[in-house]
Amino acid sequence: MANEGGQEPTGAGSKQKHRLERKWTFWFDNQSKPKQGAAWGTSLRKIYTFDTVEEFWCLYDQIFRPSKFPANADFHLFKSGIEPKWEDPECANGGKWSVTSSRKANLDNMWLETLMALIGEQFDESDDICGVVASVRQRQDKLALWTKTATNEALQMSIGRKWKEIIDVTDKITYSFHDDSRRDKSIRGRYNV
Ligand code: MGP
Repeated sequence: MANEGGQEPTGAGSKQKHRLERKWTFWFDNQSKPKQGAAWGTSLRKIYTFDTVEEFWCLYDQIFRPSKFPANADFHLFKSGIEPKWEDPECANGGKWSVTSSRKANLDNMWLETLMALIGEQFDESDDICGVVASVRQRQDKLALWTKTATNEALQMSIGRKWKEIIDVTDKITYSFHDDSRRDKSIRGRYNV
């Protein structure tokens, strides 16, 4: 039985929860005290997998607000089963749309709008999306939307346009291939929208 919002309630009585279309996982990478010589990803942790609206809000309120962290931390929301790494098979041929933000409050807003769009399945191309990463940095915060099929330009352009609407960005944003980032940090993005 669907409720007014069209979502499936689970459980009974006042404890009913609203089931999401799929499972999502929050990840966290605290790089504020990096160990010298440690390989990338050693501080990356899977935190919690959820599939209800109520769990999402609880996790978001308690932990996953980027502005709570001063600097050098990454927050991730990825589809359950996909690791936020270039090496993950679903990400290996993918890339990311990126935006920067010089205001903490702005990062929080864009992050939350993206989270809601993802768990609410607002992208027509949701199958191609892996997840989103918020990077809290001293100078400039960053937000990146990771997708699967980097070479499909039309698909990526469509995702990029939709994402800009969601996060209310009018400046140009850039799409880069993970494969380029892996080989040479200086390679610029491939698509702009
Ligand atoms: P980054 O954080 O994606 O880039 O990667 P950015 O935004 O240029 O840098 P930052 O300093 O603001 O974080 C930074 C570096 O981390 C890369 O050059 C890689 O060495 C390493 N790295 C990042 N990612 C996402 C991966 C990954 O998925 N796998 C591996 N092996 N290394 C990664």
